Amino acid sequence: MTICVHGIGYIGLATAALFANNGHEVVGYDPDAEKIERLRQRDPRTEERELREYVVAALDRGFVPSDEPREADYHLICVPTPYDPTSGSADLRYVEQAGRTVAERLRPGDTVILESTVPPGTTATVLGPLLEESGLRAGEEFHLAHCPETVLPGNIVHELRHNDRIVGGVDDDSTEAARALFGPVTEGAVRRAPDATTAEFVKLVQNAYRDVNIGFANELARVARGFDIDVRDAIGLANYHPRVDILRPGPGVGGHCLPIDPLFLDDGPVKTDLIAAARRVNDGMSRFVVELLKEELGTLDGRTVAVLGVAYKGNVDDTRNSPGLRLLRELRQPSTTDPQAAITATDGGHAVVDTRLHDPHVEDEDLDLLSLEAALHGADAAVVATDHDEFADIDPETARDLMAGHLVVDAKAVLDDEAWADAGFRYVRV
Ligand code: SAJ
Repeated sequence: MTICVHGIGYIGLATAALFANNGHEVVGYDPDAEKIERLRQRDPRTEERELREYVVAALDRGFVPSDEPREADYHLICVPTPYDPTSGSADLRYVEQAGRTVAERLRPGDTVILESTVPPGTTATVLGPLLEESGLRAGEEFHLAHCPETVLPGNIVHELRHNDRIVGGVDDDSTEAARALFGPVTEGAVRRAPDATTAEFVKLVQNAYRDVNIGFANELARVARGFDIDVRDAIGLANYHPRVDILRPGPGVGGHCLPIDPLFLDDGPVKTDLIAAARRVNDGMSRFVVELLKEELGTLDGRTVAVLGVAYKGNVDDTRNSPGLRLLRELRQPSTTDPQAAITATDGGHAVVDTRLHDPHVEDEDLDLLSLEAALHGADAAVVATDHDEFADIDPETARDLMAGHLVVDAKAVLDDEAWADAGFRYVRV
């Protein structure tokens, strides 16, 4: 088959590599000429070694990165769908752009598959009409389906090959055309949804489920502190029940999926209640950590806090909606509504607390990231906000000698609590 992948961010890139490595003729189109050039130079720019190697193998097998879209039997749309806080709904401009691009090249019999995460109804009512500007009818002269991606950042290649896929078309032939493409390259099952809108809904449900489950754990963390109970001990014991499986609490839920996708469910006429509450609980965890610091330190005025970890989760370099940065905002300018201003405000003008940042995986000139030693030096408290493997290896005695105070808040439970207590720390975990 000839395939044109539209948008080669980490999902599009991995998807293009999957098909090229399975013998298809694949062009990966992205308007970002610099990204294309880097790929041509065999530099996929990702921290995931397995994905890098997978993409390089695909390039060896003829995968063509291009800043020009091409005609193809299959068009796979893998563009970003950010949340627009002003309108309170998904910003579909990239999907729309891709739709117009495909429409100009669409031929009778071609198949268009949307992989981007979108509010229910987008494939049929937003993308479909744009594609029909080609003069061809969806479900009659070309196939149109949704097949959501479900890969976990950090383990993309494995999940891309092994996870089940959901496919839902605007008609049965479209579903079948999508199934025919994904079936042979997927170790998991390819499951037919009744239609494209159900497939879109299922993707949102999966991420909302995880967000609500973590929200439950986070609520338990707040309640348990009131009883002076270690919530992780309690959750561990509760999970021995055969029908209980509670996730882990922490400083909040980050990334570009869990904090965003549940909001897309609110695009319909009925608004979420439980799901929206879980979002509020999860967003409130940075405030919870600040209150905890305040209680433990007596006051935050004039205190120095080292925040360890600004990636949204362990062992990745992505800082989107990062709990560590949210915590930083709360510490620096509790009342700000402009997150970027708070993150970059290092002059201390409005600062309540002096903050230091360290993250071994992230490179970002705007963030004023320090080495571990410089971040800990003179700090009254350290907060572990991300579960990077490196943090488990921090030597508590070295930390004690560097720091002015001896409070450590382990919001991801990655440190050896006894070793830190033995080194003279007040160890508190979320
Ligand atoms: N987190 C917790 N407690 C937990 C698990 C996670 O606080 O027990 C936090 C993480 O630290 C992180 C956030 O949740 O801040 C999200 O991390 P994650 O690993 O749960 O998920 P993502 O955002 O990296 O990827 C999710 C995955 N969705 C599901 O597992 C249902 C992935 O499979 C999706 O493909 C991805 O979203 C996506 O692209 O939608």
